[in-house]
Formats: sequence, C-alpha cells, structure tokens
Amino acid sequence: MKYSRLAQNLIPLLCLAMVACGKQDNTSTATNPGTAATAQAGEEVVKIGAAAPLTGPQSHLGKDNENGTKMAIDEANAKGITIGGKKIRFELISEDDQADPRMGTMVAQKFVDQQVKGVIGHLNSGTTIPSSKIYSDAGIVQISPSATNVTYTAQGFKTAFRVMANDAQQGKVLGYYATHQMGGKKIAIIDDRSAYGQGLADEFKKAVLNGGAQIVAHEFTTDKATDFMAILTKIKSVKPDILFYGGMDAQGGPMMKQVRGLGLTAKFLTGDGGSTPEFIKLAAGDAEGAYSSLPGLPLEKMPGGKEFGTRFTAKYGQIQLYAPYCYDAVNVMIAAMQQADSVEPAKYLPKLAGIVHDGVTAKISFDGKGDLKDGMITLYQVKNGKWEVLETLEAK
Ligand code: ABU
Repeated sequence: MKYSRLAQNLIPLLCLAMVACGKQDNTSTATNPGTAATAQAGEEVVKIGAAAPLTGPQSHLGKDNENGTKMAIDEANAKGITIGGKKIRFELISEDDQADPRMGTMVAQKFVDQQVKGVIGHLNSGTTIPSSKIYSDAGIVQISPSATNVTYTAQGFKTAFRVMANDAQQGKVLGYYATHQMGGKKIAIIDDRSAYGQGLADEFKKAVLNGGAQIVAHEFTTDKATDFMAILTKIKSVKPDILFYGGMDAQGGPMMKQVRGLGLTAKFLTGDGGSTPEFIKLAAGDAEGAYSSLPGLPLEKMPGGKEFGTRFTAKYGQIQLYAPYCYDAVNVMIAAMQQADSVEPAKYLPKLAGIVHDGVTAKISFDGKGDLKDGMITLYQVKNGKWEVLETLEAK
C-alpha cells in the first residue's frame, strides 16, 4: 500500500523529467561547452560544429582547440552580428572524436544530421581526412585549424580549408634545418603511423635525402604507445646524430625521456605535434635541447598574437598549441558569411575561397586547394625548460 502510493506520486514526476530531457535533446547537445542558444524573436541560431579529441592522451590539445573556437564564437555573439537581415546567435556544438578516424566520421555524420553551417576541425589529420568526404558530400564548409597532412586539401573537395601551412612545407623546412643548421649527416626517424606522423616523416625524409644526409633507421610506433625502449635500442646501435619523431606530444615527451635514459645522445627533433608545454612536462627534466617546428609565426610576432595571448590566457590558462588558429578559423568563416550576407555554406563558400582576412595568426587567404597562402614555419628549441624561438623560415 505504502509502495504503490509512493509509485503513484513518483510516476508523474518521472514522466515530466523524461519529457524535459527529451526536449533538451532536441535543442542542444550533451557536449555543448556553454554556447547553447535559444532563438529570441527575430534571431537565427546558426550551429557551428567543432571536433577534436576531448578525452584520451590528446585531450589537452582538444580542449585548447575547443577554447579557441569558443572564444571567437562568444565574442561574435557579444558583438551582435546581423546576416541576411537577421540577428545571428552562433551555437557551438563541440564533439569528441577521440583522435580516432572512425569516430571522426561518426561525428561528421552527426554534424550533417544537425545541419551545422560550418565545421572547425578536426584537430588531427587522421580524422580530418576521412570526415572531409562527408562534409564535401553534404556541402558543409570545413576549416581545420591544425590538420597538416597534405592529402586533406589534395582530394579536390571545394569545402576543405585550413589556416595553417601543410606538412609538405613543414617537412621540407624540417629536413633543411636538420641537414643545414643542425649539421645532421646520419638521421634516424620514428613515426607513429598516423596520417600526420607518417606523412610528416615521409616529407622530412625526402628533404633530408635532398640535403645530402643519410637515413640510418626508420622505426614505427603508435599514437597510443608509452614504451619505446625496443626501437630506441635499435636506433642507438646505428649512432644517429639526429633523431626525428613524427607524432604527437603524448608519445614525444615520454620518448624524449627514454632517449636520454638510454644514453642516446642524438639531437631530438619533432614537428608541431610535439611543440607543446605538455611535451616538456612529459619529458620530465629531459626535454632540454630538443628541437621542434610549428607552422606559423611565433605568438608574439603574429599580427594579433600578443593581445590574443593575454585575453586567452586570462580566460582559459596557457595556450597549448592551436587555440589562435581555431579563433581565426571561426572568424574567417564568419567574415565570409558576412560578405555573402548568408550563413548558407553554398553561398558563403565562394566568399571564403577568395577572402583576405586579417587574423590574429596571419593575413589569411587560400590557394585553389584551400591551403593557407604564404605559410611560414618557425623552429624552436627547449632552453631552461621552455620552448624558445630559433628562427622562422618561409614555407615554399
Ligand atoms: N599538425 C599536427 C597535429 C594535427 C594533425 O595534423 O594530425
């Protein structure tokens, strides 16, 4: 008797809660980082998708991307933008693709189903490339702030753009730097077999051979590995003067630690995926002297870098890597919408393709493939526990 009266009281409450949850599911997403928007009278809500690994070993980079994207969207909403005669409220829909190619395509399909008007992402080349076909088929504009593998913009998809130099450019500069500035003659390579790690290692290798040096070893790992002792022991036996790693900081940092632990004295060089404060942290005291490259100018030399850095850091803490590029990706997309006076991808895409936009990272314009024009690559070295700028080279 007591039980049934309790049930009688609870059932309507549960039903109400379920209806409320169902309603919420139709209007926003579980991963919305605080820009959920309900249209006011005369206002149009425009959904922008953002995809990056928000869990797992690259979550610090994914969160950095999400924050850069969110900052730009919040600012646009605060400014109050009118497009096509309507006040626009941008809604960020942020999804975790786990840096996994299959999950990347699932997220892409979800964005298509939600009728987003543009996508900022994905973070990794391994997710950006397979998802780009889905966006192309759906006619949705995609701007990656960080995917650098050449294939992304070489597939002929009109919807694919990136705001960072690619790995043909980065690999060429890295190979030149290794053979000319670092004096490398015997060079060993490890890559993580991801689209990014493998692609960059291959471009680096070409440039090293062009520079007259010898590749004495090329070993492989994965973007999940933590123990590199077996491959490092093999590499130690061929006595390289430079060890290049194509992969991300989650592997690069621990690898650096194990390199020095094994007594391998080769200079350590890596690409943008390792050019982070996290790399130094994970190398736990053994990062000193490591070299890296990162597409773009150093933050303090970017047109709006200092000011962006101050505002971002005050709000979200230290920049990891790509936050300024995410910020620019959003703003260049919105600028194209404003020029077209439409949020519809088919209408604003031609404006984006021809845009000249003063971003915080650079003056942004795209070539016929959707690659950033006039990309630069900066070289860094860890000195006194911090990445210090060495020089910036043109990425021709
Ligand atoms: N650019 C390095 C990290 C992202 C990627 O291309 O996979």
